[in-house]
Amino acid sequence: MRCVVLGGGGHARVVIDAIQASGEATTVAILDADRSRWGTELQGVPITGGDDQLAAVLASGVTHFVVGIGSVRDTGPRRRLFERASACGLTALLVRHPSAVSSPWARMGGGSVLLANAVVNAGATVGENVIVNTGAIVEHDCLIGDHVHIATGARLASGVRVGMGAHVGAGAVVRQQIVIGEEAVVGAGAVVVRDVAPRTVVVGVPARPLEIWAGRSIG
Ligand code: JB3
Repeated sequence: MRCVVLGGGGHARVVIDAIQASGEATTVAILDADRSRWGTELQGVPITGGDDQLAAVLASGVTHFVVGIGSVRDTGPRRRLFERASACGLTALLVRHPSAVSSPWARMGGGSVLLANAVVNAGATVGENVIVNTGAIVEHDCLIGDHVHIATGARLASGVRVGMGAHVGAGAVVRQQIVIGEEAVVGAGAVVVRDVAPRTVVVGVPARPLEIWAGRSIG
């Protein structure tokens, strides 16, 4: 399979690495919004132009794509890029680094990336265009919506539900059966023991909505 990676920054590095290590596809091109990068390479893959090249890339025999931009809070740009490439007729590639563990009893949607040492356990369902970043754990029977980012080293205990487009920050811990709403943000290192409402930012141990901290020093 021949694939294109959309975005050529830090996240793309690890996505390309995982694709190469898995051997399941060949990354033949990168498209990046930054014109100054066009004509250069990232890890041996040429950056050939911007997203207006998607149709030409498809016509050249490329069948698959992966969104190679990450997110540290707002997952919207990743969602829009996924929808644009899908609308062009490209198929979203599921990427699994060979050191990652995904149960045969888990379901993973197209365009999702499971990076090195990540785990998705039995009965979990992971939507489309999800990042399960390096060393993150999605325990059994979790339900992860489309375009979610489970950041590096985050751990979701069993039965956690994460709504579409939410971001779970690096090293966060989420207790069993918790529900995290759509486009919510869990801060890095937070410990979530109560449900998180949609489009809410929670931080700390135990995690609380960010407004609670307003005007106070949190050290
Ligand atoms: O925390 C970790 C382990 N990784 C972070 C990742 C999840 O998110 C990483 O450290 C960064 O914070 C971030 O990675 P990302 O998105 O690769 O960021 P950056 O290194 O800044 O590269 C973004 C690239 O995407 C740049 O080259 C942009 O020009 C390009 N870009 C932005 N918008 C786009 C678009 N490229 C395309 N094709 N289309 C766009 O709409």
